[in-house]
Amino acid sequence: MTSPISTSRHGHVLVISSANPPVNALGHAVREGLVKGIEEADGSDEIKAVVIIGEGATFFAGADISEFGTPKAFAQPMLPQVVDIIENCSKPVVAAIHGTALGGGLEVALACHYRAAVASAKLGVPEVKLGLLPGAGGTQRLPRVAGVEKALQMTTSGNPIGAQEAFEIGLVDRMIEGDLLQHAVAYATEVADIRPLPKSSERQNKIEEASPSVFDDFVAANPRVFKGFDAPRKNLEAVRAATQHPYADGVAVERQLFMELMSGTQAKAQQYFFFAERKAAKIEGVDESVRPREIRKVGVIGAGTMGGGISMNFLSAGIPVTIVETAQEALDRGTGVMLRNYEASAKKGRFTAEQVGQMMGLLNPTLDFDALADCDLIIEAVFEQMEIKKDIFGRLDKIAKPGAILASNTSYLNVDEIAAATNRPQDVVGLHFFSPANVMKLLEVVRGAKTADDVLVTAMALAKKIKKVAVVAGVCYGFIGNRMLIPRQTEATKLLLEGATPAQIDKVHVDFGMPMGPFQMADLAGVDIGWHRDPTRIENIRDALCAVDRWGQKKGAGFYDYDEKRRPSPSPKVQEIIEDFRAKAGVTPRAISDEEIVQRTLYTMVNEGAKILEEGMAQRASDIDVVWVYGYGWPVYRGGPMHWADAEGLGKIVDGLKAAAPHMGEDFSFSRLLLDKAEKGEKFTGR
Ligand code: T1G
Repeated sequence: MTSPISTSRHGHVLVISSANPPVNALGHAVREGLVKGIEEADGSDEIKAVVIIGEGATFFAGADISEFGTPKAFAQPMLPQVVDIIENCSKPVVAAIHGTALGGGLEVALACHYRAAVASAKLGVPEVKLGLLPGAGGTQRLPRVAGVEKALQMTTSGNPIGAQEAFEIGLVDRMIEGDLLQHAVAYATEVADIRPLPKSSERQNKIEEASPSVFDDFVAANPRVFKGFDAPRKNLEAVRAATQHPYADGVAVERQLFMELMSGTQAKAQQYFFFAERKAAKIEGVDESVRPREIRKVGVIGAGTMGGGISMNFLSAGIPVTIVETAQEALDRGTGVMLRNYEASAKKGRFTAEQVGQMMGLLNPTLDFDALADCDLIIEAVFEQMEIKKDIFGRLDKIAKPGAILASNTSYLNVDEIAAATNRPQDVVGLHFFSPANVMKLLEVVRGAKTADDVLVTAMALAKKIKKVAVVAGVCYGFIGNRMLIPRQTEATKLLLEGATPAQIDKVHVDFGMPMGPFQMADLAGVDIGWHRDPTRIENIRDALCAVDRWGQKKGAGFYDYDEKRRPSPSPKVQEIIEDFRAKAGVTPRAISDEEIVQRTLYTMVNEGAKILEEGMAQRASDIDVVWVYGYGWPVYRGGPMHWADAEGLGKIVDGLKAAAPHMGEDFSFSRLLLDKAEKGEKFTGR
């Protein structure tokens, strides 16, 4: 098998090139080739300097994650050895960076004596997103080159920085314009005779500059970074070791911390999720040759919260949007909200004022429904009411141009029924955005029975363009995410009647790692969503709250009372309402354990996920996990509901549901798939 690494002479410079598509991952063959290249440089007096460069899209994007958990990950030479061999080369080594230098890729670059980069390059250490830390000297070299505080930011967030910023902090030594290879060779020639060779592992000045309180200050300033996750804390400890020990000892601490993380459940979950997210983009049964339709112009019907948020996704991607309303006041309000959202983002440095102007300049607000006629994709985002949607799709059918894709942003309703209101069901698809639509990354792409393959392919490609993570869902009530919310909400409400409080149930979920519990979520989204609006008709606790204007945070009261800063506190009024209902139902409250709350609100979600799978409403179990991590904030260090269920053990899930079944009554029925897998000791998510 030919090595992905080749070497070539450019005068007295040896160029070591890596051709390991798609991202030049540092797999075993690449590591071997790099070492051979350095040996070749060391072995020839003709060679005065070395350049390491990536062919194709990018410099090294890190260790080969697909090797993790296999013997290849430990095949010699391992990355820690490779980087030290590079740094100990007797000739200066220049890293020529384009695309991304990530993780082990940046560690290779840090081991080089010089780093050159094109302006579009990005440099980062995203290991923390895999539940890890840079395990090839990165936590020791990065603080020495970029400073301790920057190293803390980069290692604990995993977010890359641009080449220009890297240059300004000394992480990149030379910015390259034009041909990277040619200029990198020239740079290597320029530095060929400089001695001593600048070794980042020996630098101390930036370590000494760091304030003694830098670590405590960083933890205090970033509480959310550390909540629930193991890796950020260990990244910080590894960087701290760089300030306490010489490089060789610091690397030993790094190794220890790396192995602790690698053997933990969080790293397994986060590495699983890395591939799960990418697998979600693949559509089973659709040939790779199917091409997407061109989307030059988008139409959005409805300028409310969803319509406005949806529009912003396309405007931010440079795609013009025609947004339609039925009344000027609603149209003005909607476009006003969009502008304010952009201005708020601009204040945070996400956009310049000029970019905001450009994006808003792509917006065509109108009351004229026929203005949608020349749109390539039209997204309906009006009331969640089937008759209204069918009427709109009937009208769209008459005016939309042939081949236009007609999408509904419905979050529960039957997309096939909506499609049947047109003569072009093959062009109809569901695009379920999550609120706030300009922020949440998840997009459920609902595949109707007649949705054409190229419509689906277009939706998935467009999702990537507008920086969404798309998951294909089948047509069922609530698709994937919201359908799994149903048993959770049903059981959570019943638990209130049986003796639990909103705060107890929410605490179980927040302690589990969710951003909020079911009742906090109801108060945020609006307790009145889906309410029949008749205050005299009180059939459940939610009706009783809505009847007395307790619609959630927006009314200062819902399942909780809220102060002027929207800080929640348990509500005696709500407790009174709950007790009223208990009395009417003749229920004597009992102590509810946290374990029962997990069984009835989380295990039932897994059961529903298994039903979604067995009905073919999701393509794969990992898609369900992607929906819950990106749509509802499921803690990624638990991988998603289905991966978590595997880690819990499906037998334990089944036993827990059996124990809870008497309290759940006919609201609950077992998924056959779950029972089968539990019986056979199988898993949903493979690894
Ligand atoms: N290893 C293996 N495969 C990878 C990979 C990697 N590092 N990165 C990407 N792929 C695959 C990916 O699965 C997909 O495959 C294809 O490449 C395109 O990826 C010791 C331990 C580089 C910014 O975490 O951030 O170094 O689906 O769809 O949108 O300290 O990939 O086509 O079959 O994401 O253009 C640290 C992870 C590793 C970088 C490109 N490095 N990758 O984004 O393409 S740990 C990372 C990315 C480490 C050392 C430690 C992105 C990208 P398929 P893609 P993209």
